[in-house]
Amino acid sequence: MAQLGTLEELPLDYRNDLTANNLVPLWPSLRAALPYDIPSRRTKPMVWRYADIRPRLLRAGELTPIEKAERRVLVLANPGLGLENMQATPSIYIGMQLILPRETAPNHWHTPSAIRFVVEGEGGFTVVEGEKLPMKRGDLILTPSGLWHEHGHEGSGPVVWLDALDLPVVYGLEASYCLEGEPQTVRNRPDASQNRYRRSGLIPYASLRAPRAAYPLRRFPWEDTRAALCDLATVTDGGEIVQLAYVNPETGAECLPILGFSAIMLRPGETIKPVRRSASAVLHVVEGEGEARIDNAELAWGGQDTMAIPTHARVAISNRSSSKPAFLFQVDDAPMQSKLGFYEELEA
Ligand code: 1HN
Repeated sequence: MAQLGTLEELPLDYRNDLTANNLVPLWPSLRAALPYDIPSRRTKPMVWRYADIRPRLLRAGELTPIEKAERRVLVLANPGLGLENMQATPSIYIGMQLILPRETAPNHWHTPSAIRFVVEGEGGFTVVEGEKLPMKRGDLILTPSGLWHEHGHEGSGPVVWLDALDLPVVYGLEASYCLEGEPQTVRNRPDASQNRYRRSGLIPYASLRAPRAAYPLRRFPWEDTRAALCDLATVTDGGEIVQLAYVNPETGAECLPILGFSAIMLRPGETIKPVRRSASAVLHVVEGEGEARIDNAELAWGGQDTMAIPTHARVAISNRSSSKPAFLFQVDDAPMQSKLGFYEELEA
């Protein structure tokens, strides 16, 4: 392969003249933009321990009243990507949000899509377009692009959830903004996971030939997901990963356009080696403890910890317990990569 010319090889007056005309020569930067064989990755494989986050989040609860925060969040920022950029991976924003009893986080909508995954506490809720979604530990709550949402807490003790957003993508497109609104009128009935979409494989008949709602199911209760993983494990051979994708029950497609969500069970003592792929991901530990090898990083993980997995990474994850299963929640950008036509699964 020919060695490309460098910037330094160019006469200084020419370089300065290019700069003055807002022009840049490609060839000195071409290989950085388009490396051979594997992308250059700044994302650090890493773990954020909940034991480190929790006391600092509770301190934020003392320091900053909700009115002065709107959303009281500590962002899990990957140092490889620059802390100020608020990226866990290039496409995924992750925060830990705290709400205290009787606090409310005001109604708004925004162009990025978000999900909440409940980490701790009882009595929190999110209202999405008038639908009240109770937040129990492990529940997945969707707040898709453009839908009104607000949070509240009618229990006692702190409630903490993990926010995942496609904010880095939408912000990068200079398309990120929000509108603030009056508090919503809440319909006083259970959310759609308890009636319209009570069981997979059954949908309201009328919706078959009606225009499909983009986001018909906005709460996925953890007790259903966990039970479904345990049942799937009984028919999954060793070597095959016990993993369920959260999907739109009307279409079977991933439930949001950019980020994908799934739940993984590690059997007692099991080590999984997910296929190496072009998507980046974040793993959040719902239950259990173990080790992860992500490229050359060896990480120990336990309950409520959160890990970043760069694109193209080699990954192995082990459940340390020989008696109990472990459960992980995964966020990845495979839906966006698939839609854009460059999602790949790679040789180990
Ligand atoms: C947001 O709207 C929420 O609604 C949480 O709880 C975190 C981070 C960036 C932009 C919007 C929320 C957010 C956010």
